[in-house]
Amino acid sequence: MTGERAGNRAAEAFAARFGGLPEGVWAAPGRVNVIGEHTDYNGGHVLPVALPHTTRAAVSRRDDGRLVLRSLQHPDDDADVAVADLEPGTPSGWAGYAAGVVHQVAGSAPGGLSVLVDGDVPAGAGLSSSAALECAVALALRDVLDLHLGPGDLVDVARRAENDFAGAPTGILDQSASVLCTEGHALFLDTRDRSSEQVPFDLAAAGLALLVLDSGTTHHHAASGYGDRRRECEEAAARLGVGLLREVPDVAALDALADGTPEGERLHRRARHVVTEDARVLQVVGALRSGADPRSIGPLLTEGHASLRDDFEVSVPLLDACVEAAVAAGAHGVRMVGGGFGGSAIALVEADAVDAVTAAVADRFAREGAPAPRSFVAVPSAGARRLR
Ligand code: GAF
Repeated sequence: MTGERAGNRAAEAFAARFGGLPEGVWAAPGRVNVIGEHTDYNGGHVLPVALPHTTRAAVSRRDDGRLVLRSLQHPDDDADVAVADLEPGTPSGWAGYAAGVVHQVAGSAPGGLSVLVDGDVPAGAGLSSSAALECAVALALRDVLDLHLGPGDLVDVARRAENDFAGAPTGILDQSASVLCTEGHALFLDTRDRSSEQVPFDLAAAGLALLVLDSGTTHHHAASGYGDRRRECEEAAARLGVGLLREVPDVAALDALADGTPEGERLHRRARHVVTEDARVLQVVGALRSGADPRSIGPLLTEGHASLRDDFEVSVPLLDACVEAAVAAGAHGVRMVGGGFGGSAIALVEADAVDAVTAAVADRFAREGAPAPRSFVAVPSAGARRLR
């Protein structure tokens, strides 16, 4: 759907629900991360691209002090709450991500807000649908409430909604991707000092495609598993005497963790993932910057998957099967993306091999008793923007 059509659709749905057109419509994309998983909360590097899939927020101010939230994707789940009564966890569910953004600027929105949400970022697929919603609402509030928020502030407002209101202890990867990515580029972001660079990422020009394969699985312990990994990284950093695992110079410096106890061994593996993954981001960026054939980054992606599977233990058997099948079908590199415990994988493939790789993965999934993956080619797209 074009931005214009998406903006009109949200505006018309807003008018049908609230009467009258919204003050505007804003959109923010989901993401896939090319490389750099579970590095963000360790102060490391990430390299996401924005998806063409977006979440749209049509927004107007009100004068009755209420925040009324409606989603076309959750038509039976409107939220209607006094702005003054917003508190972490209330409302919950999809509306919590939007409400968490409003909560932070509640003092600037005493009259309340009407918000109509529409979108096509697949939910529960590890493609950052929640960050897309947060960022679309943050951008909308900047404009309708005339808030002085730069791009970094928008990222922070959106991330705090996720961390403090929705209660998910994430880093800044997803919100940074949604706000800062640009068309045709991957965003090379240093999550410690927040410096960033737009790295040209035109796979089509090289005859390649970045295929997204959604395994359709989300494990019930995804949230607790993520929190566990974060705590393990903090514990490993504390035992090594550094503030963040980013400060560890190389894997040899992790030897002190492996003290022969099961916990020490586990922390060693967790930290080894973070340190090697950060190095992989730098290698991938180095290759892309130097104009090397993008096929050359493929093995680094597959190594990243092995590290997430074996050292960080956030993959699931169906994602491992996806990686195996796609590699066997000729993909240059394949890895799970996002927090893990289900969700999607990306495969770097020849453009003319998209169908063959997709079919090979579907075939493997059938043998595993799973439905065919939902799939699409990710074209690096624009970050959050106003549609109308
Ligand atoms: C999730 C989190 F939201 C991100 O902050 C990041 O940690 C990612 O998992 C793993 O790289 O998407």
